[in-house]
Parts: sequence; C-alpha cells; structure tokens
Amino acid sequence: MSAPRTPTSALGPGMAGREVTLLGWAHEIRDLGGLLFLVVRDREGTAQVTLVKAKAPPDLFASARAIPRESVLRVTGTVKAEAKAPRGVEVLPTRIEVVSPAMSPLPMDPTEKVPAELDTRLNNRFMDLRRPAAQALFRLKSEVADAIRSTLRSRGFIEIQTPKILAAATEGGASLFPISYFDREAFLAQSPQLYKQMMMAAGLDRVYEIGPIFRAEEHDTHKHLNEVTSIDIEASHMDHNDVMALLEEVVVAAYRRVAESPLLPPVGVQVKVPETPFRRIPYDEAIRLAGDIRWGDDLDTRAEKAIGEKVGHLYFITDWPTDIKPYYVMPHPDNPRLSRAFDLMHPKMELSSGAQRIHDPQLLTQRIKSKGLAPESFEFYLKAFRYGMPPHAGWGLGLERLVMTMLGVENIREVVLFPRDRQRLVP
Ligand code: AMO
Repeated sequence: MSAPRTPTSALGPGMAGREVTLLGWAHEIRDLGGLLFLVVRDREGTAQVTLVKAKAPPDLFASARAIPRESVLRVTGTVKAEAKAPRGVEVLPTRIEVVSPAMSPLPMDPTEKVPAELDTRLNNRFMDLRRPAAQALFRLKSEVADAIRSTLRSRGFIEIQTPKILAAATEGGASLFPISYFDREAFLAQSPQLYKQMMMAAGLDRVYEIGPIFRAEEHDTHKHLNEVTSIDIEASHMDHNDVMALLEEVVVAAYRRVAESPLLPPVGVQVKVPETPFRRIPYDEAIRLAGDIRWGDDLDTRAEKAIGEKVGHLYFITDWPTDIKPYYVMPHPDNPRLSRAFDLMHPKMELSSGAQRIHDPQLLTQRIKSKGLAPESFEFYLKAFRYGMPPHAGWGLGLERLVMTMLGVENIREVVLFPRDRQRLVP
C-alpha cells in the first residue's frame, strides 16, 4: 500500500527532517485556537501532529479541527525535534486523510479519561482493546503461549488438534454442553483427554494441544469460564513426577518471558519468576493445612485459599484419593486408595491437573464402571489400550488462569477477548 508506514515507536529526534506516514487513530484533538495538537495512536503508542494556524495550509487546519475522535487517519508530514512532545518529536503535516471516520458519540472512551464498567468494555471489546493497558494483556497472553510452545517443542513435543465435537463425556457428565449433530446428540469437548491418550497408542510419544475446552459450569465467579483455552500435554514413558517437572519448566518459561517483556510496564505490575522446585504437598497434609476438610473430599475455594495463604507461592498437591479424581488416573500400586494425580496450585486458585494414567485396559474398564459410567461408550478409547499402550502421563493447564494469576488480574474475563459465561454469548 502506497507510502511506507512509520510506526510511532520508530519516531525520535534522530528522524528530524525526514518525511513520514503515520497510520493510526485520532486519539485526541487539542484545539488551542491558533494551534492544534492531533495525537495519533497506533499499536505501538502515540505521536503528536502539530498544526500552527498561521503556517499550515488553511484547508488542512480547518479539516483537521473537524476530525471525529477515533477515526482512522493517514498523516504524511515532516518530523521536527520538540522536547516537550512524546518521543521528543512532533510531525508537521502536509496531508491528513481520514481513511475511515468514527461516529460520535463513542460507545466508550478509549483514552481512559472516563473509565468504563467491565460490562460496557466487554460489550464494546473492539474499542476497549484500543486502550494500551487492555491490549497489553493479550499481547502478553500471546507471549505466554509462545514461550510454552517453544519449551514443549524443544522437548520433542508435537502439536496436535483433536476433535471438539464428541459423542461422550471425557471428564464426567455434569459439565457437558449438548449440541445437535444432524440427527444425533453430541457434546462440546470438555478436554482433549481421551484423544491425547490415544496418541500414545499411536506412537506420537509426546504431544501437546493449545485449544478450547467447554465446561457447562453454572457458577458465575471471577475464575470460571464456559469456554477456556487449555494447554494439554501427554507423554509416553513418563510418570507423574516427570510431567510435574515439565510443568514447572513450562510455567517458569512463561513467567520469565513475561517478566522480561517490554509489554509489561503498561500493565503496571511486577512479575517475579517463581523458584523451582515448587513445593509438593501430599493431599493428607493439604487437608490438615486447610482444616475442616474430611478425608476423601475435594478442596473447595475456601480450602484452596487457606492453603494458599500458608504456602504463599506456586505448589503441587500430590497423592490425591483415587476416588475423587477421574477414572483414568493411576492408583498407587502399593496403596490404591491414593493416586498418582496432582494439581498445580497458585495461592489464589488451581492452575493445572494431571496424572500418570492407567495403561492397563482391564483396570481402566474397572475404574470406568466404578464411576457409574458405561464402558461401551468408551469402546473407541479402550480399544487403543489393548494392542500395546505405553505407560504415559500428562496434564492440562488453563491458559487464562495462568495469565490472570501471573499478572494479578482479578477477573478472568479481562484476559479473554470475548468471554463466554452464564450471561455472555454476544459479542
Ligand atoms: P481439569 O478439569 O482440572 O483437568 O482442567 C485443567 C485446567 O483447566 C482450567 N479450567 C478452567 N479455567 C477456567 N474456567 C473453567 N471453568 C475451567 N475448567 C478448567 C484450570 C484447570 O486446572 N483432563 C484433565 C487434564 C489432564 O489430566 O491432563 C482436565 O481437564 O486451570
């Protein structure tokens, strides 16, 4: 497209005298009568375009004054050093083109002078994300996903895509979204669990997937979504301890990437890279720390909070009672009441669950039955265990929870472009 574009981040006193073309939004227009400051904003920041009435062409001055805020502009002009302007320069325009005008009034104020409620922001997400602080969260989320991908790839993991339309539950029936699939009932995937395990029978050996999972959870909280981005791995010839160590490595890589990112300052938080190894707390000790939890019960939000306050940093809960974990987790061979399942916890919430899996088809069938489920519905899965299934282990890590806890964001909806919750289906 025509003249080369200069991002605002490239501007500096060293460019004085050069002609540039800025492409961005009319962030702010300050009309001082004989002087007009037009602030142009692009993804990288803002630049000041200055028009002096006595010097600028009369048409240019009059039309600049009438530009509706948030219109898309193409500004061509000359760079001039100006110590008082952002980045130490201003642009003296020769041409200002309104590429796409904005209507007024705006649905919300992207300059943050008038703060908007979360609902208003989510209803106008395209405009909310014009705010640098909001946009930074998503750019950092992209960094987190990239750091995790690079770490897994460097460890020999292959990225896979598994189906999201399924005939049966994977994690248990309660939180399923039924859909109509031609003349049959089907469900949105709660997890890639069964498919990533089948890839162990297929010989892919180490796989990962970063994709959506769907949970029909009724509760309306700051940490639950109905559509989540899950980072899932599965690895052959690894046990629960091996995949916990890998989870630590992945989480630390994500923290490190964010802590060192130039995108962090706009968010206004400090990110401290956690030290490894994370503490391993067996379930029995965890319920003592929590108080008030009977052996065999799951930990509720209150218990998680109580333990989190005592521990103060990321930790694992290990050796869970077999019966409160899904059918696919491996019971301890010498004490089958306990399992090789673990959860990774941030002091504020659970981030990940994983386990070494059962690879023996008889035991797996028995566990499916003991959960009151019908082995026939799992035939496609059980079949993969009968012809040589390597021992294997894996975990699922919630991307949104990782990002929100790392950045100290209170509401999970802040780190989802278009969150899906009980109320929210549009936009
Ligand atoms: P689990 O059900 O614990 O495990 O899910 C794994 C992680 O996904 C995230 N998560 C959620 N985040 C926000 N809102 C929700 N409603 C929600 N549900 C889940 C959490 C959670 O720790 N198949 C196993 C994983 C495995 O064993 O490999 C599973 O799905 O961060």
